[in-house]
Amino acid sequence: MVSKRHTRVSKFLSLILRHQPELVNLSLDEAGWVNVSQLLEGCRKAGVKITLEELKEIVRTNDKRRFSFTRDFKYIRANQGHSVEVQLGLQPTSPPITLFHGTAKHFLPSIFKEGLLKKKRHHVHLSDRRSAAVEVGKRHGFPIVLQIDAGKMEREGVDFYRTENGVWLVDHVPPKYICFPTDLTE
Ligand code: HQG
Repeated sequence: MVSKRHTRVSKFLSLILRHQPELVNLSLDEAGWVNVSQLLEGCRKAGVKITLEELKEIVRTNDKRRFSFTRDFKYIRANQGHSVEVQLGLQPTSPPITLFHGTAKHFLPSIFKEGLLKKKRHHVHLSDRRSAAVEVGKRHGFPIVLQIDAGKMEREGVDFYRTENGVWLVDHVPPKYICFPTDLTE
């Protein structure tokens, strides 16, 4: 069972390691890594005291494996979800034939027109599990799961990437590859 404190610290780490490292006076290297001692020191100065042991525990038990250490535990990075520029160094990987995207009902008219856009993130995030997509969709409103014809996209030359924690990334999903639910009246 992940404690409330762990969830809070994990959200703070996501903020630092994906979006605003400057909040604790750090910058990410090209691949998104930061030095662990400097991170802990920066957090301490910002009023968030985390020990190395606690950080290891948070990384190990995180529900979506959002963070990774280097083998020697000297550096840490977020596995995905950045808004700051980073090159995660992922290689294009063949996706399952079907992937899922969880969204909210009120976004559908615009997704119908433009397809899935990456918005503030570096990529559109897709999942190989419908259940995971439902949870992602709930964050934005009434959840809708869109089925994506990833096999066809790949055959037509689109690159897919898989993060360390199993999220599928793609640059854009044009509407023609999206299977929209037919009954949207309820
Ligand atoms: C929607 C979480 C209108 C898109 C999750 C989504 C995920 C459009 C929202 C990860 C659109 C962006 C990412 C269009 C896309 N018109 N709306 N043309 N194209 N959208 O949070 O996928 O907890 O940036 O459907 O588990 O919800 O952060 O992306 O609803 O893996 O680790 O615009 O975040 O992981 O929202 O979530 P987000 P997302 P973490």
